[in-house]
Formats: sequence, C-alpha cells, structure tokens
Amino acid sequence: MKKRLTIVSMLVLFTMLLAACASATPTPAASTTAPEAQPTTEATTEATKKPITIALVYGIQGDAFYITMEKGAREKAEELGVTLIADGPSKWDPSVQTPIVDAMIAKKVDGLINVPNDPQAMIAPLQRAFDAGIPVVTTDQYIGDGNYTDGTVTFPLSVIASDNFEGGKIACEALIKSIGGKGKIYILTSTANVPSDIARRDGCIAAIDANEGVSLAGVDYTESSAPTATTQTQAMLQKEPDLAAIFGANLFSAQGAAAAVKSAGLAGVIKIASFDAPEQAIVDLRNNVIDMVIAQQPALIGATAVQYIYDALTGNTADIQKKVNTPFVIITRDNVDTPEAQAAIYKSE
Ligand code: T6T
Repeated sequence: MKKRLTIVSMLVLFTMLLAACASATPTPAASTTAPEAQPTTEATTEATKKPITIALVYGIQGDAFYITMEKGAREKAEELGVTLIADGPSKWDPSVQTPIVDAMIAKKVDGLINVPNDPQAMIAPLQRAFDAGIPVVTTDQYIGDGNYTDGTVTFPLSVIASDNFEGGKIACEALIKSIGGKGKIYILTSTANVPSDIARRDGCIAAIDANEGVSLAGVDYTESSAPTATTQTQAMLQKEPDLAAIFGANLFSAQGAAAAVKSAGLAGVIKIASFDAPEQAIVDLRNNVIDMVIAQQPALIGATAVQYIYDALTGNTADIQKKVNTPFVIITRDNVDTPEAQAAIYKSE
C-alpha cells in the first residue's frame, strides 16, 4: 500500500513538473512566432523602399562620347533596378549647364552625376546639390583642382575619368615614332578651361619635350567644333608646309583635322592621332587618314558612376574611391577588327 502511494505521489509530482514546465517555456512559443514575423518585416521593407532616381548631366548634347557614357549608365541603372534621367547643355557652357543641374535638384533626384562644363563655375551648383543631400560624382571632368581627398573641393564622392595626361603622352609618343622621331607636331584641343583636354595637350607636349628631333608647331582651341578645327588646320598647313603630325585631343578636333588633311590631299603624309573613337575616326583609320585612335571608355565611366551613387545610397561606401582612372583601348589598323577594339568604338545613338 505504502509502495502504491509512493508511485502515485511520484506520478502526481511528475505531472505537476510537466505542467510547470509547459507554462514556463516562453522560448519555444517565441521561436514559433519568429518565422511568421520575418515575412512581415520583409514586406514592410519592400513597401517602404523608395525608388531611386539618379540624374546624369553630361557635357554636351550630340557628342558620341556622352551618348556612349549615357548608354553605360543606363545599362547599369537597369541592372540595379534604379531610374536614370539624363540631360545636358546644347553648348559647352556652365551658364547653360547650371539650370539643368538646378532642375535636377528641384526634381529631388537621389544622386547626381555631372560632367562639369567648368571646374570653377560648376562648384556652386554642385554644392547646392550636395547641400540638398544629393550625393555627387563627376565624370570625365572635375571641379576645383580635382583632388577630392584634400584639395580645394572635397564634397564629391569621386571623379571617374581617363588618365588624360597619360593618354596625350601615349598619343604623341606614337606619333613621334611614326614620323621617325623628326618633325613638327600640331595640337588641336577643345578649350582652355576643359581640364581633361588640357591634360592631353600637356601630355603631348611632355612627349615632344622629351624628344630632341621634334618640335611643337602650335596649339589651337577648337571649341569642340569640327568645322573650326578644319579651318585652323588649313591655316596651319599654309603656315607650316612641312608639318609632320597632328594630335587631335578630342573627338571634334581630330575629326576637323582629318577633314582638312584629306581635302589637302595629304592623307598618309601627315600622321594623325585621334583622341576619342567615334565611328568616323574608325573609317578614317581604315582609309589611312588617321593612324591611331585612343578610345576612352565612356560606357564604363557612366556605369561606374551609377554604381558609386547606388553604393552611397545603400550604405556600401567601402569600395568607393575618390578618383578612378579608366583605361584606354588603343586602336590601330593592326587591331581594329579585334573584339576589344570593336567594343571600344563609341555609339552615335
Ligand atoms: O574627349 C571627350 C571628352 O573626354 C572631353 O572632355 C570633351 O570632348 C569629348 O567629349 C569628345 O568630344
């Protein structure tokens, strides 16, 4: 009897213990609600995720270099699921570009990519964007002295551009080689206040200075107008009948120079290097009018800029560099049909 009682009391105790355990186990209960809570949290994040709009204010309308930059930016924007809006001035002029930047600020875009038309005049408009909480990246050109780490202007996230001094040097070293290390070289570049083109001019002059047998015939500023470049080249051909080579330091400068050389019947006699790779430069290369094309990578520049703005907006700042130099693709008659050269040719629409 005593043994039965002990067994019964042990059973009661065990049952009480079980009951106590059941009422004092919040952990399993909490863990069963957690998976249900997860979709709710995700749904909330999705619902509150604001669509991202990035603006690209490029250098000038109708320039294959910027058309290609916009294409690269658009492709990257699509890949990242963000909206890209693009606009640019009809002429290279900060007073025309400024209202376009201001309109983007008024639209409350989330990020701004700009090819500043002037390194000083575009500081204030871009500062207004930054002050409105819009991250800014400059492409192809810079503002201030271009040193966004500890230079005169540091608010832009990054400057993404070619190493223009190096490009000018490469172009003119190749020209010097092609003229046998002797002769006069003429430089045509866009304007004196476009840092990229000035750096190309200076890179070319450095190459000329390093070679005793060559000299600088002169520098002219084309205002990015091919007809102006043609007229200037014709005047130079009159002045220097023994001119050996021309460096066209941007698309329109090279295009105008090539037209003048062609119409003077000097194709193949005067060597030409074209900075920039529009389709016409490739036609001129194949026809022996141009001897070397230095293709920048505008699509890569545009894509990298969109990625940087997106990274900044989504808190991934670790990979953002204050300065990025995109590489060149050098196109000659020997490699023009390679996939790499073909891919580097700019798009005109
Ligand atoms: O050469 C490019 C660009 O890099 C430069 O800053 C301005 O001219 C171009 O757009 C070509 O026309």
